Amino acid sequence: MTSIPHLTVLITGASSGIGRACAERFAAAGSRLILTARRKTRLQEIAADIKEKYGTETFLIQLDVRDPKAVAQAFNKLPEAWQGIDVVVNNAGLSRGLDKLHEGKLEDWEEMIDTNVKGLLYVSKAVIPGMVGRKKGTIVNIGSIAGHDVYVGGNVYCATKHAVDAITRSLRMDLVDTPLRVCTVDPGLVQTEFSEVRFRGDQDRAKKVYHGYTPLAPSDVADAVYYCAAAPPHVQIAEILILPTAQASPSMVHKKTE
Ligand code: NDP
Ligand code: 8X3
Repeated sequence: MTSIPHLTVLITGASSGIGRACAERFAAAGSRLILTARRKTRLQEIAADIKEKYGTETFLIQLDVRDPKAVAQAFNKLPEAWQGIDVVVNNAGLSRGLDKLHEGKLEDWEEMIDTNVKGLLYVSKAVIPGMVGRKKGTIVNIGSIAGHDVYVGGNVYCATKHAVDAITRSLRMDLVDTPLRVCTVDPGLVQTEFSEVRFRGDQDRAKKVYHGYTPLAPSDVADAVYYCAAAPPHVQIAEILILPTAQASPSMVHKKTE
Protein backbone atom coordinates (compact mmCIF):
# COMPACT_ATOMS: atom_id res chain seq x y z
CA MET A 1 0.00 0.00 0.00
CA THR A 2 1.29 3.47 -0.79
CA SER A 3 1.60 6.00 2.00
CA ILE A 4 -0.26 9.31 1.68
CA PRO A 5 1.48 11.93 3.80
CA HIS A 6 0.53 15.61 3.73
CA LEU A 7 -3.05 15.06 2.61
CA THR A 8 -5.81 17.14 4.14
CA VAL A 9 -8.40 14.77 5.57
CA LEU A 10 -11.83 15.74 6.89
CA ILE A 11 -13.43 13.34 9.36
CA THR A 12 -16.95 13.81 10.70
CA GLY A 13 -17.82 12.29 14.07
CA ALA A 14 -14.16 12.32 15.07
CA SER A 15 -14.82 12.57 18.81
CA SER A 16 -15.31 8.84 19.35
CA GLY A 17 -15.06 5.29 18.01
CA ILE A 18 -14.39 4.81 14.30
CA GLY A 19 -13.97 8.53 13.58
CA ARG A 20 -11.41 8.91 16.32
CA ALA A 21 -9.53 5.82 15.10
CA CYS A 22 -9.51 7.25 11.57
CA ALA A 23 -7.98 10.45 12.96
CA GLU A 24 -5.25 8.40 14.61
CA ARG A 25 -4.64 6.27 11.47
CA PHE A 26 -4.34 9.23 9.10
CA ALA A 27 -2.27 11.16 11.65
CA ALA A 28 0.16 8.25 11.86
CA ALA A 29 0.51 8.45 8.06
CA GLY A 30 1.40 12.15 8.19
CA SER A 31 -1.92 13.67 7.10
CA ARG A 32 -3.30 16.97 8.41
CA LEU A 33 -6.80 16.71 9.77
CA ILE A 34 -10.04 18.64 9.93
CA LEU A 35 -11.92 17.02 12.80
CA THR A 36 -15.60 17.68 13.41
CA ALA A 37 -18.16 16.60 16.02
CA ARG A 38 -20.49 18.21 18.52
CA ARG A 39 -18.22 17.54 21.52
CA LYS A 40 -15.42 20.06 21.02
CA THR A 41 -13.61 19.20 24.27
CA ARG A 42 -13.19 15.64 23.03
CA LEU A 43 -11.83 16.92 19.74
CA GLN A 44 -9.36 19.13 21.61
CA GLU A 45 -8.14 16.14 23.65
CA ILE A 46 -7.72 14.01 20.51
CA ALA A 47 -5.93 16.84 18.70
CA ALA A 48 -3.52 17.27 21.64
CA ASP A 49 -2.86 13.53 21.73
CA ILE A 50 -2.05 13.17 18.02
CA LYS A 51 -0.04 16.41 18.04
CA GLU A 52 2.14 14.90 20.75
CA LYS A 53 2.45 11.48 19.07
CA TYR A 54 2.81 12.47 15.42
CA GLY A 55 3.11 16.28 15.33
CA THR A 56 -0.25 16.38 13.49
CA GLU A 57 -1.72 19.74 12.45
CA THR A 58 -5.47 19.87 13.10
CA PHE A 59 -8.36 22.22 12.47
CA LEU A 60 -11.31 21.56 14.79
CA ILE A 61 -14.93 22.38 14.04
CA GLN A 62 -17.74 21.98 16.53
CA LEU A 63 -20.50 20.90 14.19
CA ASP A 64 -23.86 19.21 14.30
CA VAL A 65 -24.19 17.62 10.85
CA ARG A 66 -27.99 17.82 11.12
CA ASP A 67 -27.85 21.61 10.72
CA PRO A 68 -27.55 22.41 6.99
CA LYS A 69 -26.76 26.10 7.54
CA ALA A 70 -24.03 25.34 10.07
CA VAL A 71 -22.50 22.74 7.75
CA ALA A 72 -22.48 25.11 4.75
CA GLN A 73 -21.05 27.96 6.85
CA ALA A 74 -18.36 25.81 8.44
CA PHE A 75 -16.95 24.78 5.06
CA ASN A 76 -17.49 28.16 3.35
CA LYS A 77 -15.37 29.91 5.90
CA LEU A 78 -12.50 27.45 6.16
CA PRO A 79 -9.16 29.26 6.30
CA GLU A 80 -7.42 29.12 2.91
CA ALA A 81 -4.79 26.69 4.15
CA TRP A 82 -7.52 24.19 4.98
CA GLN A 83 -9.68 24.50 1.88
CA GLY A 84 -7.94 21.84 -0.19
CA ILE A 85 -9.66 18.78 1.31
CA ASP A 86 -8.27 15.61 -0.29
CA VAL A 87 -10.25 12.99 1.64
CA VAL A 88 -13.62 13.19 3.40
CA VAL A 89 -14.65 10.44 5.79
CA ASN A 90 -18.43 10.70 6.24
CA ASN A 91 -18.57 8.87 9.55
CA ALA A 92 -20.88 10.81 11.92
CA GLY A 93 -23.85 8.60 12.70
CA LEU A 94 -25.85 6.83 15.34
CA SER A 95 -28.67 4.47 16.14
CA ARG A 96 -31.45 4.95 18.67
CA GLY A 97 -33.29 2.00 20.15
CA LEU A 98 -34.23 -1.41 18.79
CA ASP A 99 -37.98 -0.95 18.90
CA LYS A 100 -40.34 -2.67 16.54
CA LEU A 101 -41.52 -0.11 14.00
CA HIS A 102 -45.07 0.11 15.34
CA GLU A 103 -43.66 0.79 18.82
CA GLY A 104 -40.92 3.18 17.67
CA LYS A 105 -40.46 6.84 18.59
CA LEU A 106 -40.68 9.58 15.98
CA GLU A 107 -37.84 11.53 17.59
CA ASP A 108 -35.54 8.49 17.33
CA TRP A 109 -36.38 8.04 13.65
CA GLU A 110 -35.80 11.71 12.93
CA GLU A 111 -32.47 11.78 14.76
CA MET A 112 -31.19 8.77 12.80
CA ILE A 113 -32.43 9.99 9.42
CA ASP A 114 -31.25 13.57 10.02
CA THR A 115 -27.78 12.45 11.10
CA ASN A 116 -27.01 9.35 9.04
CA VAL A 117 -28.63 10.40 5.78
CA LYS A 118 -29.21 14.15 5.67
CA GLY A 119 -26.02 14.98 7.59
CA LEU A 120 -23.95 12.91 5.18
CA LEU A 121 -25.64 14.69 2.26
CA TYR A 122 -25.05 18.18 3.70
CA VAL A 123 -21.36 17.52 4.31
CA SER A 124 -20.96 15.93 0.87
CA LYS A 125 -22.61 18.92 -0.82
CA ALA A 126 -20.34 21.32 1.07
CA VAL A 127 -17.11 19.51 0.24
CA ILE A 128 -17.42 17.72 -3.11
CA PRO A 129 -17.68 20.82 -5.37
CA GLY A 130 -14.18 21.90 -4.25
CA MET A 131 -12.86 18.42 -4.97
CA VAL A 132 -14.44 18.47 -8.44
CA GLY A 133 -12.87 21.89 -9.08
CA ARG A 134 -9.44 20.65 -7.97
CA LYS A 135 -9.94 17.38 -9.91
CA LYS A 136 -8.89 15.38 -6.88
CA GLY A 137 -10.56 13.74 -3.92
CA THR A 138 -11.64 10.58 -2.18
CA ILE A 139 -14.98 10.25 -0.45
CA VAL A 140 -15.25 7.43 2.08
CA ASN A 141 -18.71 6.86 3.50
CA ILE A 142 -19.12 4.74 6.60
CA GLY A 143 -22.06 2.45 5.83
CA SER A 144 -22.78 -0.75 7.71
CA ILE A 145 -23.68 -4.40 7.32
CA ALA A 146 -27.10 -2.91 8.19
CA GLY A 147 -27.01 -1.38 4.70
CA HIS A 148 -26.81 -4.85 3.17
CA ASP A 149 -29.25 -6.74 5.38
CA VAL A 150 -31.82 -6.05 8.09
CA TYR A 151 -32.50 -7.34 11.59
CA VAL A 152 -35.34 -7.30 14.12
CA GLY A 153 -35.79 -3.78 15.49
CA GLY A 154 -33.27 -2.38 13.01
CA ASN A 155 -36.00 -0.93 10.77
CA VAL A 156 -35.11 2.78 10.57
CA TYR A 157 -31.38 2.43 11.33
CA CYS A 158 -31.12 -0.22 8.58
CA ALA A 159 -33.06 2.08 6.25
CA THR A 160 -30.57 4.90 6.87
CA LYS A 161 -27.63 2.61 6.07
CA HIS A 162 -29.39 1.28 2.94
CA ALA A 163 -29.79 4.96 2.01
CA VAL A 164 -26.05 5.52 2.52
CA ASP A 165 -25.40 2.59 0.19
CA ALA A 166 -27.74 4.04 -2.47
CA ILE A 167 -26.22 7.52 -2.15
CA THR A 168 -22.70 6.07 -2.43
CA ARG A 169 -23.46 4.08 -5.58
CA SER A 170 -25.35 6.91 -7.20
CA LEU A 171 -22.64 9.47 -6.31
CA ARG A 172 -20.09 7.17 -7.95
CA MET A 173 -22.11 7.55 -11.17
CA ASP A 174 -22.35 11.33 -10.74
CA LEU A 175 -18.55 11.54 -10.47
CA VAL A 176 -17.52 8.89 -12.98
CA ASP A 177 -16.25 11.53 -15.43
CA THR A 178 -13.97 13.05 -12.76
CA PRO A 179 -10.82 11.72 -11.05
CA LEU A 180 -12.72 11.57 -7.73
CA ARG A 181 -13.25 8.22 -6.01
CA VAL A 182 -16.29 7.17 -4.00
CA CYS A 183 -15.86 4.38 -1.48
CA THR A 184 -17.91 2.81 1.28
CA VAL A 185 -16.60 0.94 4.29
CA ASP A 186 -19.36 -1.18 5.80
CA PRO A 187 -18.57 -2.69 9.20
CA GLY A 188 -20.33 -5.31 11.25
CA LEU A 189 -20.08 -5.11 15.03
CA VAL A 190 -17.44 -2.65 16.22
CA GLN A 191 -16.89 -1.95 19.91
CA THR A 192 -17.41 1.81 20.27
CA GLU A 193 -19.90 4.06 22.05
CA PHE A 194 -22.45 3.05 19.39
CA SER A 195 -24.47 0.67 21.61
CA GLU A 196 -24.32 3.03 24.60
CA VAL A 197 -25.86 5.69 22.38
CA ARG A 198 -28.38 3.22 20.93
CA PHE A 199 -29.49 2.20 24.45
CA ARG A 200 -29.28 5.76 25.84
CA GLY A 201 -26.54 5.13 28.37
CA ASP A 202 -27.62 1.64 29.51
CA GLN A 203 -24.06 0.37 29.86
CA ASP A 204 -24.97 -3.20 30.87
CA ARG A 205 -27.13 -3.66 27.81
CA ALA A 206 -24.48 -2.05 25.62
CA LYS A 207 -21.69 -4.27 26.98
CA LYS A 208 -23.72 -7.42 26.29
CA VAL A 209 -23.63 -6.63 22.55
CA TYR A 210 -19.89 -7.31 22.57
CA HIS A 211 -19.78 -10.28 24.99
CA GLY A 212 -18.70 -13.82 24.05
CA TYR A 213 -16.74 -13.06 20.88
CA THR A 214 -14.14 -10.62 19.64
CA PRO A 215 -15.81 -7.63 17.96
CA LEU A 216 -13.98 -5.37 15.52
CA ALA A 217 -11.90 -2.61 17.07
CA PRO A 218 -12.35 0.90 15.66
CA SER A 219 -8.76 0.69 14.39
CA ASP A 220 -9.70 -2.32 12.20
CA VAL A 221 -12.22 -0.12 10.40
CA ALA A 222 -9.79 2.82 10.25
CA ASP A 223 -7.26 0.56 8.48
CA ALA A 224 -9.90 -0.19 5.81
CA VAL A 225 -10.71 3.52 5.41
CA TYR A 226 -7.03 4.32 5.07
CA TYR A 227 -6.67 1.56 2.48
CA CYS A 228 -9.35 3.25 0.32
CA ALA A 229 -7.60 6.62 0.56
CA ALA A 230 -4.08 5.26 0.00
CA ALA A 231 -4.89 3.21 -3.10
CA PRO A 232 -3.25 4.49 -6.31
CA PRO A 233 -5.32 7.18 -8.10
CA HIS A 234 -6.64 4.78 -10.76
CA VAL A 235 -7.94 2.35 -8.10
CA GLN A 236 -11.38 2.99 -6.59
CA ILE A 237 -12.13 0.68 -3.68
CA ALA A 238 -15.89 0.73 -4.19
CA GLU A 239 -16.91 -1.21 -1.11
CA ILE A 240 -15.38 -2.99 1.86
CA LEU A 241 -17.67 -5.15 4.01
CA ILE A 242 -15.69 -5.88 7.18
CA LEU A 243 -16.99 -8.23 9.89
CA PRO A 244 -15.73 -9.84 13.06
CA THR A 245 -14.76 -13.44 12.31
CA ALA A 246 -17.59 -14.56 14.59
CA GLN A 247 -20.23 -12.63 12.62
CA ALA A 248 -21.97 -13.98 9.49
CA SER A 249 -24.93 -11.60 9.23
CA PRO A 250 -26.38 -8.77 11.35
CA SER A 251 -28.19 -11.25 13.57
CA MET A 252 -25.90 -14.29 13.33
CA VAL A 253 -23.03 -13.90 15.78
CA HIS A 254 -21.33 -16.94 17.23
CA LYS A 255 -21.03 -16.24 20.97
CA LYS A 256 -19.23 -18.54 23.39
CA THR A 257 -21.26 -19.40 26.46
CA GLU A 258 -19.37 -19.73 29.76
P1 NDP B 1 -19.65 6.33 18.33
O1 NDP B 1 -20.91 6.59 19.06
O2 NDP B 1 -18.46 5.87 19.09
O3 NDP B 1 -19.25 7.61 17.45
C1 NDP B 1 -20.22 8.32 16.72
C2 NDP B 1 -19.63 9.65 16.27
O4 NDP B 1 -20.63 10.35 15.50
C3 NDP B 1 -19.26 10.53 17.44
O5 NDP B 1 -18.02 11.14 17.18
C4 NDP B 1 -20.36 11.58 17.48
O6 NDP B 1 -19.82 12.82 17.92
C5 NDP B 1 -20.72 11.67 15.99
N1 NDP B 1 -22.07 12.21 15.81
C6 NDP B 1 -23.26 11.65 16.17
N2 NDP B 1 -24.26 12.48 15.88
C7 NDP B 1 -23.71 13.60 15.34
C8 NDP B 1 -24.22 14.82 14.86
N3 NDP B 1 -25.54 15.10 14.88
N4 NDP B 1 -23.36 15.75 14.37
C9 NDP B 1 -22.05 15.49 14.36
N5 NDP B 1 -21.48 14.35 14.80
C10 NDP B 1 -22.31 13.43 15.29
O7 NDP B 1 -20.04 5.24 17.21
P2 NDP B 1 -19.21 4.58 16.01
O8 NDP B 1 -17.83 5.05 15.97
O9 NDP B 1 -19.48 3.13 16.09
O10 NDP B 1 -20.05 5.16 14.78
C11 NDP B 1 -19.44 5.80 13.67
C12 NDP B 1 -20.17 5.39 12.40
O11 NDP B 1 -19.99 3.98 12.20
C13 NDP B 1 -21.68 5.62 12.40
O12 NDP B 1 -22.05 6.12 11.13
C14 NDP B 1 -22.25 4.23 12.61
O13 NDP B 1 -23.54 4.10 12.07
C15 NDP B 1 -21.23 3.39 11.87
N6 NDP B 1 -21.18 1.98 12.19
C16 NDP B 1 -20.92 1.54 13.47
C17 NDP B 1 -20.85 0.19 13.76
C18 NDP B 1 -20.63 -0.33 15.13
O14 NDP B 1 -20.89 -1.53 15.37
N7 NDP B 1 -20.12 0.44 16.07
C19 NDP B 1 -21.00 -0.79 12.68
C20 NDP B 1 -21.28 -0.23 11.39
C21 NDP B 1 -21.33 1.10 11.16
P3 NDP B 1 -20.54 13.86 18.92
O15 NDP B 1 -21.50 13.07 19.78
O16 NDP B 1 -19.41 14.48 19.67
O17 NDP B 1 -21.23 14.82 18.00
C1 8X3 C 1 -23.92 -0.98 13.28
C2 8X3 C 1 -23.89 -2.46 13.35
O1 8X3 C 1 -25.34 -4.55 13.45
O2 8X3 C 1 -25.77 -2.82 15.09
O3 8X3 C 1 -24.17 -0.50 12.01
O4 8X3 C 1 -26.42 -2.50 12.81
S1 8X3 C 1 -25.44 -3.11 13.69
